[in-house]
Amino acid sequence: MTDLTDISSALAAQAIELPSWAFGNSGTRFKVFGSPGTPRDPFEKISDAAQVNTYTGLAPSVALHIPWDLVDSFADLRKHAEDNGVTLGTINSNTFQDDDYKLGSVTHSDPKIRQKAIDHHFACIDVMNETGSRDLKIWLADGTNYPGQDDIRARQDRLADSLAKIYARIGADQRLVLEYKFFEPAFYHTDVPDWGTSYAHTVALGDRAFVCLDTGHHAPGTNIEFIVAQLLRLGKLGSFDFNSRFYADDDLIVGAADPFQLFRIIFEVIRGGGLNNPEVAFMLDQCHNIEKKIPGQIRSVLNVQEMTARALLVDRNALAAAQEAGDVLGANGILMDAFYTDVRPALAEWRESRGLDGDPMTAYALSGYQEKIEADRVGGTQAGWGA
Ligand code: AOS
Ligand code: ZN
Ligand code: ZN
Repeated sequence: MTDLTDISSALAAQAIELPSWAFGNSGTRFKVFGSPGTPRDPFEKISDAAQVNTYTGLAPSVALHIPWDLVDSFADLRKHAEDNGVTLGTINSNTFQDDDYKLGSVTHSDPKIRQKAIDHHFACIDVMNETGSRDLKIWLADGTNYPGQDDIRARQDRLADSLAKIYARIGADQRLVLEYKFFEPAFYHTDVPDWGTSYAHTVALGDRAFVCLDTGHHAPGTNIEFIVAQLLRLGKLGSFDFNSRFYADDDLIVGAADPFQLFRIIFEVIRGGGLNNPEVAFMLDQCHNIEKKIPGQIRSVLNVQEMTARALLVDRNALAAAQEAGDVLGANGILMDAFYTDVRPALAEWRESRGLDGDPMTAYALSGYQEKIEADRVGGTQAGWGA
């Protein structure tokens, strides 16, 4: 069996933040399928997220989305999280579900609408102060659908100005993390389409502004691990939104579509000093449209752990020697040896040595929790993506 001794402490330190919205119903523009047992409020989302941590030991915090997770008392929600062994993490803003934002939010030409979007971020910062959250994550739906629709350069200036106002409001221990995406819901251009644009804005903002890399937000064929390497070099990789995609921003289970890509990304994270570095937050940004949500999240964090273990097993000294010697196939072979190592039996044993069940998927299935929430949570309105 693979020996994990040398990588055990790195595995033990791994922490992956779960998105509260992964536990609500979601779907496509064709249909949202309801699932029995779906949480009816943010408290139940936190309870479900805590299950993932109970069985994996990998998911100690939960990201919230405002306004989807608005509650009367964030102090109560924070206590509920802590009672369940998790903390409240990143606060995600939302400027994409309001009619006022049809032509843009923080980039809008109308100063009143820009101010409304800025004020929403101020409200998110107020929430962060109550939840104890460090990161404000901003993903913008801003963009245009047709060439000439708006002045794309003026929009950059308005974006910079709005972000500066938001950044000025975050506390000394807080961070602003700016996510990029090259399409959708705008299709001609988006205002933060790529890592370079996010980097340019975060550099202008200052030391507490970072880039968020969502693995589903790139054109097919993009070498994402190169972007990871570059952002780590520049000290600006603040967080990941992990998911996987076959075609667009599919938000499927991380590592499902392309485990090798996940391995390559995590290898560059390790190479760049980003693994278990608090500066680089590992988060999931996924939806579970047809599968059960809690097992979907358990599978996700295990996929990240498995590829982390494989990437940690790369013999980096041998790799460096092969690279230096110009041994093209030898170097490639060293990387592939680690990728093809089946770490699952060793990880099961490693979990057991740490008081966890070796097989978290089965342990959860046998726990009775799923049957209980399906029986208990009848009536009321199921939370969904956007509710
Ligand atoms: C949207 O495509 C982005 O990935 C966002 O990070 C996120 O999925 C959305 O804001 C829901 O929270
Ligand atoms: Zn995302
Ligand atoms: Zn996305």
